[in-house]
Amino acid sequence: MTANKAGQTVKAAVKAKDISEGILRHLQQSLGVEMEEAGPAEFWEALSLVVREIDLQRIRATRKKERENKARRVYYLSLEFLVGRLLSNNLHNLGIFKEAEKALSEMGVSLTDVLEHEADPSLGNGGLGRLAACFMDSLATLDTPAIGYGINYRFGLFRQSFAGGRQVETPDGWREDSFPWGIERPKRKQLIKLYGRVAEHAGKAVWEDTRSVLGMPWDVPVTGYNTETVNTLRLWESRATEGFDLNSFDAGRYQDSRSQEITAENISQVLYPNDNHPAGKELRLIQQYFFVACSMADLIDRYKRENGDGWDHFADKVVMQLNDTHPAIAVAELIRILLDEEDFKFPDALVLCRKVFAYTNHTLLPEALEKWPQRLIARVLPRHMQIIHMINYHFLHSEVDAVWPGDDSMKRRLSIIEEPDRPGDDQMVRMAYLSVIGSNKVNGVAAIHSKLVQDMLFPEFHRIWPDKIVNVTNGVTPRRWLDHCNPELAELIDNSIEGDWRGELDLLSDLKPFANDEAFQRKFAEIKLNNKRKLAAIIKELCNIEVNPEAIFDVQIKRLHEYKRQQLNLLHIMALYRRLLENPNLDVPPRVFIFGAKAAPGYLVAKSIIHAINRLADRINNDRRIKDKIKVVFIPNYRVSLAERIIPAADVSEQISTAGFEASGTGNMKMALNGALTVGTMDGANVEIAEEVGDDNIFIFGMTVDGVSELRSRGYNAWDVYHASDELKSVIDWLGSGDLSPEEPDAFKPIVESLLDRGDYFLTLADYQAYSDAHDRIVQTWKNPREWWRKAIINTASMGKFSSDRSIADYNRTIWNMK
Ligand code: 26Q
Repeated sequence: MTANKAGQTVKAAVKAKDISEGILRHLQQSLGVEMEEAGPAEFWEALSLVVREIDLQRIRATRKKERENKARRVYYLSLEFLVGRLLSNNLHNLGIFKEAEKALSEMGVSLTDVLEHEADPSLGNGGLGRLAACFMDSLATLDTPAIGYGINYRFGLFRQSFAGGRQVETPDGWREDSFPWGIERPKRKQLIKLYGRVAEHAGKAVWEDTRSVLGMPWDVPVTGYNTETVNTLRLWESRATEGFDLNSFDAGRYQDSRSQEITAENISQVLYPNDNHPAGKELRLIQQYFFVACSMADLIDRYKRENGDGWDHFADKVVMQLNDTHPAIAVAELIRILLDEEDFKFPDALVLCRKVFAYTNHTLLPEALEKWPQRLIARVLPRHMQIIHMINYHFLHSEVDAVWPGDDSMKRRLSIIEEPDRPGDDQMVRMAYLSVIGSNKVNGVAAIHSKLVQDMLFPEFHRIWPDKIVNVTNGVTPRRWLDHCNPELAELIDNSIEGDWRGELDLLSDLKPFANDEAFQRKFAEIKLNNKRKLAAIIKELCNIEVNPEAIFDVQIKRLHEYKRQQLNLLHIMALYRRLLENPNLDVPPRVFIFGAKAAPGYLVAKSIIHAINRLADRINNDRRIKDKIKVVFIPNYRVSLAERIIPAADVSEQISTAGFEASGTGNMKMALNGALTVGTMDGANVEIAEEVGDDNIFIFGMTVDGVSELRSRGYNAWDVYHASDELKSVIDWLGSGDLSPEEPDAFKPIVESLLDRGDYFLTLADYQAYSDAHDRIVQTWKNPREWWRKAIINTASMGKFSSDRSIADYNRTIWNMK
């Protein structure tokens, strides 16, 4: 467990005694308190500072090694890195968790208590941001030279609470209590430009009359597991520069609805809370360009420090991965630098650009594809707009024309610039097209998704470049999502199989022979029950609801979105409740339905679904007639640190998106890894999970991608389904009746309208019966514990493929060409 591939020990040579000395030193000298006065928060900070010293020393060693090896480096550009708490993760990866526990306990302090005092950095919305964090962990673990670039938001994703069951958002100033992991690097600050105009001087374009903003980098060390490599996550913070402050610039004109003017400091103030739905705000575009321009200048500086001024080796040393289209402006920024500052000619600039960019697509939702008004880009980034036109001209007239000669309608279809439907409306810049055209490789995030990216999203691009679009199935880090969050299961695995499963997750398949072993099943079930007891205590504390740890814990945790279909779960629970009222002696095991989800503040239907689930929960949880057969819990403020408590306690994992809409999902992997059984559609990574665990060990239901498109072409009528099912009709009528919200009878009308009047775009009703049947199968299986636990163990044993180490190895091989 402590030896790397070469057999050397890479555990930090740090003993409990060194740690306690370090803690004492930092308590007194960094925090200015005596040990006797220190509470858990101070111990947390002091221990973090001790760990940071080890990290920093290893960062320097890592950089030295990289300079010697002269390897290619990955720059992962992402507007979101949902890293989660870092102390425990660092202790695990450095292999000093036990020593730290010992050091603290000798000082009379519990490490578990101390760890709870860390704020959870909320620098992301959901899947895409958390994926970036898992990838950073695996990049370091695989010793891949890498830097993550993002924004150090002052306010991360909002905090969620409920008032009368409705979502209420408040700002999350997560750094307010110190954040020892971020280290300011003034030496590496950057000055970037915005606005202005483009003039021509002696045949060269000059971007002038600009406003400047200063970018200050904060470095967060990223430790790898069982390696000495420590990489860097570099997060930019915006600052005003003297004399060039955006403040002085006609600020009044740039107010959005919340009267948020655009000032230099404002740029890194707040993470946009939209998930799978772009906001289209000027400040968001500026955020994108700000972090891209700072990162590009930073990596070019580094390249020149390490390789001299020439560009000959740039593509051998640099690869930039675009995490969705959010950093797509980087394509234009690199070409701008090459043309305007480095004397490149356009064709050579484009050739170089296409060697160093790769783009990951995370969504097929049409409304989620980023488009910016051409006029907005022309005003904020006038030179970049010119360059986008140059790229587009070259693409349409030499590359599209070569395949479809003289075909103007094809040129219109594939143009980066979308012409408006109605004359007079804005032309829009399609950021996905810019990303595809500027990149060497494009990837989807699960096999079925990548196929749809090839065939449905970018079919013409796939014709032009048949090798460009590839698949890399997502993964999750087993360090955080098994070892750290489920220590008892980790120990059981340690005692059962040989080898370093934390670093080679495929080894979990050696658990398969235990799946039917009664003693092993008993231990596995006991661990799950323990995790459920702990979650029950958290639910009592946060929601004041008592739940039975022996009940089935049925979990749906993810952003709230109609395509993820929390409303399908809701309708089914309403039906179950009615069935129980009609027949209180129904022979069903007790079930707890657990939700965690934030809705984008402007997404009304999503907010209405949260409200409805909370109101239903109130009704059901207080109805003595059903004898605690069902409980419904909506845990507020779902985030990484709560996921770490909920996932190890899940029996059933709800992955019920409309087929074709969930690109991958990663919570599905985390819950299966911790022994939950999935109820899911053939969508995203569920397809590959089913393949790995086998059809007997997963509850697949509902329409497939092909079924969905057949149904749509036949013509789908939600009303027909409604009228054909008494049960469905009765629960939808109930939802619309106002009974659950008497003070505001129309509160749930948006849901009913979406399901009926607006045609049920996500086919919730069409899949209802199949979903209900799948739940009946779950209940039948639960009644046979030997069978249930055999399936659960096979799930854990079959998740080897879904380690983010495997994902990164795939990127290294198929996209980044790393040695
Ligand atoms: C874009 C422009 C302006 C404002 C916000 C946004 C924005 C922000 C976040 C658009 C999309 C997102 C997030 C998308 C996301 O999380 N996608 C998920 O990515 C996961 C990792 O690949 C997949 O597992 C999920 O299936 C996918 O939904």
